[in-house]
Amino acid sequence: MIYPQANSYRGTKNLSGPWDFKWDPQNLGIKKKWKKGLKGSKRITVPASWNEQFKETRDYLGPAWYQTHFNRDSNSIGRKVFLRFGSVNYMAEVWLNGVRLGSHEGGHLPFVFEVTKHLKKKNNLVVRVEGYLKPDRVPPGNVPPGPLDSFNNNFNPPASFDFFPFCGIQRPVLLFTTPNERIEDLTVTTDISGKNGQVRVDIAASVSLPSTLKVSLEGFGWKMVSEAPLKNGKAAYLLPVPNAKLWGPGSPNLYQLKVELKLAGKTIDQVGLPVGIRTIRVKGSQLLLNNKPIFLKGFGRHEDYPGTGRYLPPAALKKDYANMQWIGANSFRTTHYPYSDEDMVMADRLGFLVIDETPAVGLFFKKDGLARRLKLCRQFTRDMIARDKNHPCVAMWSLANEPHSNRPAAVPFFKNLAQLARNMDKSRPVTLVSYLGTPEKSFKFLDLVCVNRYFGWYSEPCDLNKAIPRLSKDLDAIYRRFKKPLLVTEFGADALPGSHAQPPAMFSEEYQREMISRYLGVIKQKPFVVGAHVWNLSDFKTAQATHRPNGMNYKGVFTRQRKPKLAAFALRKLWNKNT
Ligand code: BDP
Repeated sequence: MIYPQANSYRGTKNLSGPWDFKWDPQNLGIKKKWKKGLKGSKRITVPASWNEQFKETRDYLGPAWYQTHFNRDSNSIGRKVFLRFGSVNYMAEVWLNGVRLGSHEGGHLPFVFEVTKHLKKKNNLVVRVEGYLKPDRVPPGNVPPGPLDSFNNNFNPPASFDFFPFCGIQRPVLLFTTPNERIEDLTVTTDISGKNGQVRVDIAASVSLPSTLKVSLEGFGWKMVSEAPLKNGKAAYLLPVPNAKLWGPGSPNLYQLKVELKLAGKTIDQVGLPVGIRTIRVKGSQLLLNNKPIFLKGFGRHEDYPGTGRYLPPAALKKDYANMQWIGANSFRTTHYPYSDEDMVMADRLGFLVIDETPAVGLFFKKDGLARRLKLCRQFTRDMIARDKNHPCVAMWSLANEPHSNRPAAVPFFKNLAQLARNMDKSRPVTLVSYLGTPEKSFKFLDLVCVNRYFGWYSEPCDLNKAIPRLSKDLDAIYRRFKKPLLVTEFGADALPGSHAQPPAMFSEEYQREMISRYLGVIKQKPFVVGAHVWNLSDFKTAQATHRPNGMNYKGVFTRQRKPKLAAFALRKLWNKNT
């Protein structure tokens, strides 16, 4: 999937801004044909969740209707025009000028409709959104409590995961144009041999007449150009890069790839892509970046911000990276859904390694709805890889977070997904994140073992003298069982900002600081642990529950407003070489 681009052949128009909005608690909109236009609506900001924009809609999960108007640009005439939604949670149905374009299920990945033939001079775009929590959706919500299938968290709204089920149009909506005959897709993979790099570019194009492709790669005072005919709409190039400047944390070197489609010597389409030359592999108990062992220091995060909900406005996104850089982190996981395109671009540019995770959080394997959950997980895995495959920042694919995989059906489920991921991308490891540890059977056929650990919090409360030796033994046992590199993908404690205690007590900043520091002390002694991700970078909103004061998870080392807690300073001392 090529991200919309603006050049002499392609154009984009961002439809962000104030839209019309109307909620529909009685579900009348379809019958009353709101697709033709909304009357009596409010104004809402797009992108942003609806839940924090109005007091009436905090816990409302839909349905609700959106509308905007836009003019057709004259430069789109004679070209194909598409609408791209970066993310709508959870169900979206879309009409343009009263004509139904289609629907989409799933909250955190883009979807596109071609609109060329429906466009008028003035256009009316209407979107119906609904985000109910249901057991046969992904992530599943409202899951009946049961020892094998869910934690009995008793959240309101009834999420079966620990973050607020924000709804709405939560990422930018783009209108974009391409030529009719065009480059359809690019796949870039890179390799290293000695001092040299190798960039492989696979190109798919749709053209009716014999045409050629001109490919150029340049950077750091070096350039190469190659031209060859297209065969059946496909072409592959192997571009050797002498003395390659490799990509990695601390050296986010990017080359610039340009692909031109030519017909009778004339360029008819062009796309560009930044390329980071790097390899990422598992070898024995190590994770190798560019053939050297790497330790992932970083965080789980959330796309969560006051007022905008599940949309990180550009300045907030920038601040998250500034905070991670200040601490000396080199990586994060897209807990618990793929993050925005803008986030991935920033990770490429600033040199962060990303564990890219699907929205499969809290899966359960009871028969009811299982086939549907698998179908959705396949769709989301496929769409995530299609969207993110060309980002050098993506270090591995994570198929799920904390599945309740104690039922036998979990094994074929994840075998199926792992196979799909490997068929689509042979260049990256595949993993999933578990709370189970040694009993997690799927680790046998995955490349790395990722576990979340809360000894000293959910067990051994406030007793680090018991929790820390337990962590140490547990990590050893997991390694003995699987003999694969291990990542501790979550650990941490809630700290109410400004709450202090001596001796450290739960919910104080001192306890959070001590727990995180002592975990890192144990992890340092285990050569098979290849990464530690603190839970969480920033405090984030959850549904309401007795264990979530203010409907908040306070495990951030920064507050929801991105202010540091004591643990942030301690982490900076441990991780940032410049302190
Ligand atoms: C882990 C989950 C994460 C939660 C965290 C917690 O993966 O989503 O927010 O626990 O309880 O189990 O803070």
